[in-house]
Amino acid sequence: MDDVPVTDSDIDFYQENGFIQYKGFFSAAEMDHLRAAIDDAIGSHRDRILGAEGGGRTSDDYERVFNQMVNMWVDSPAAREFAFSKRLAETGRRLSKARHVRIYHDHAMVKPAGQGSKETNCHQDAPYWPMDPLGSFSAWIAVDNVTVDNGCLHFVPRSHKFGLLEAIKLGVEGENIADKMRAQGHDVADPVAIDMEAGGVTFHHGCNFHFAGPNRTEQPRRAFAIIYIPDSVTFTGGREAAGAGDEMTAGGPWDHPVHPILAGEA
Ligand SMILES: O=C(O)CCC(=O)C(=O)O
Repeated sequence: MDDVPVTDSDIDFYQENGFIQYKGFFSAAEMDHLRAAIDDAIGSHRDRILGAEGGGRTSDDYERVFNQMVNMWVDSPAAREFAFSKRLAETGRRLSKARHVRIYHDHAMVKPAGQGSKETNCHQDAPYWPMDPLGSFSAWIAVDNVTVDNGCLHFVPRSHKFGLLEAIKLGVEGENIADKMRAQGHDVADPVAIDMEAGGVTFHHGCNFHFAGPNRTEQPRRAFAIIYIPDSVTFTGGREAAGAGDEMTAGGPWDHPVHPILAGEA
């Protein structure tokens, strides 16, 4: 595929630091399209928003962190164009050095505007995923321009090298994996803020420490992320966010119609 931006030094950077940024991966027109799809989905499927009252809410503060909708691709053709983007999946496949990658799930993350907006605590993603070994990763698409003021992501370089740590409670103020590791005497690098215009994309390893500040602007901050599973990673059983857990075997591959291969060889 010709239009995949990955160079050898990008692969080295991602492997060393656990994240990478690509500015202008998608065009402004593509982001207009995705933004409208997210607004439509959030408006018409309120029951599926994880942060909303009665919809998987984890604490009173959770919906001030973000409103999250998982697997939008299932009922939004526009979201599916991005969730199943071959170019995006192939970029991630090369960075992660996988033979192929499957989709785990997509998720829209809308960080609400205003005074009550809260930080997304510094965390790793992998503790929430029923997967082994490590290696799964996310692509995070800036659907709006993102800055420190409206809750852009911050990544801690090389933190994925700490491996799998505890799950941080995202709705509980002050929970922070970087602080916990520093308190135990570990040398944790300073976070890097990733501001970028709409259409920019970051990739981050499931063990990378990352967070997003509160949204102090008057507009919501919309992002759309896709989690990818490399071929080497098995399903460990238990909770599976896309709902296919009962139809897969613990210890086996992620071989299921809701987790198709998006890039690479079967
Ligand atoms: O979008 C956010 O505010 C947080 C995103 C995040 O933590 C993730 O995609 O893993």
